[in-house]
Amino acid sequence: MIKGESDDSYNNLITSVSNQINSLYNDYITKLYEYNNSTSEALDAMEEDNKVKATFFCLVRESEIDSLLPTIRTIQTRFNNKFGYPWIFVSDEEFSDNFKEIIRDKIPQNVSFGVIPKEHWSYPDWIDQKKAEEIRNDKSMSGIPYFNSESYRHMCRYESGFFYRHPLLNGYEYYWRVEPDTQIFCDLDYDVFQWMKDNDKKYGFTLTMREFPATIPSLWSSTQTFLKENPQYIAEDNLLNFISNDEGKTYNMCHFWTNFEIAAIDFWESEAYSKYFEFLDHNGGFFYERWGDAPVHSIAVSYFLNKDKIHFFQEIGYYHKPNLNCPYDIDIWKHYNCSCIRQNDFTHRKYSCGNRYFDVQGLRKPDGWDKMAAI
Ligand SMILES: Nc1nc2c(ncn2[C@@H]2O[C@H](COP(=O)(O)OP(=O)(O)OP(=O)(O)O)[C@@H](O)[C@H]2O)c(=O)[nH]1
Ligand SMILES: [Mg+2]
Repeated sequence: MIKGESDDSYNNLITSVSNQINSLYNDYITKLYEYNNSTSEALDAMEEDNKVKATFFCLVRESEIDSLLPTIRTIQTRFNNKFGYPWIFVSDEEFSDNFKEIIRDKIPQNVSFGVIPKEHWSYPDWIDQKKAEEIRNDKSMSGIPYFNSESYRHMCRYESGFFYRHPLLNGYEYYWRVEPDTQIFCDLDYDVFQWMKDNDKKYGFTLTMREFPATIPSLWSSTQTFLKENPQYIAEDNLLNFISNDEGKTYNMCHFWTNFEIAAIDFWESEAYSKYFEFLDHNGGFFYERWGDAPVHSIAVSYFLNKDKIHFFQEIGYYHKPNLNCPYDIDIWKHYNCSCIRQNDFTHRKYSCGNRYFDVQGLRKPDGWDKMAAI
């Protein structure tokens, strides 16, 4: 090779690599600017209006846009057109400009889109991926929803221990978790975030459920090991009797259905929850079993919070297939102009944990609840 030629190709290579680095850097700065800009604009506006710093937060795949749009519409018309809170959408993959345009067209408020940092949606180095794969392929578990899914496990781990660390949530106090293909049925004529703050609530829910035991064989024993080492985190007036029928010996599978949550971000950032999640994550059960964020959140909420920090929203009217929360109390149903069928409410049914929740919290059940308990 002639000397000049090799110098040229070397120089070309250097130029090309440095162009690529520059381009990546510029993309990164633009995104960072977009992030900071949209988030801080929304936060500044809330500060100015003296509003609670709260946002809708939605983890979603771009391919779910068809079922996401009706969900956005019900929340906007039933609540947010009156109160004007911003929205945040995140995914493990970048959203396209088309997706962003469509969503922005449907939401007049501030909207931000974010990518989940890789380290929040991947295997930690202590996980044996081969073993995890073999477990997913266990044919005897094929009847358990999503047991064979790898992405579902990343999703559950993300919603358990990482969503609140997304940079787009920096500066917010409360979030409302939204999933595609869900609906709300009642006119919310008051500011739920302000209400949470004024009443010093940390966690709000609409539906309760029972977990498939096969997805969490060692979650309760891991929790008990953690609590034995860290008894200081157990709240004095906790909600343990919601999740256990025998004072903590066993888990009764009851959990808040976390596809809907209105909650305070600082609960997840607390030392108790951070240490608990870290402990569970090292145990490996998100990958070697199929731990859901619902039992993980619910166990933490029930142990680490005093029970007066937890709130059942009965006037929102919420549906995530196949369960409906519709105010069974006729006065509430009328007051909030709900368009769901009260008799289809899941709250007081046998397979819900609503009756247990009402008992543990000392709440009065609506007239006729016992008829529902038989179903
Ligand atoms: N970006 C992204 N979002 C996901 C992924 N998997 C699930 N999600 C989102 O995570 C949330 C929970 O996922 P779902 O598939 O609804 O899980 P589920 O509610 O337990 O199951 P369904 O009963 O099928 O709704 C939804 O908001 C999904 O859009 C994924 O791989 N990538
Ligand atoms: Mg869902």
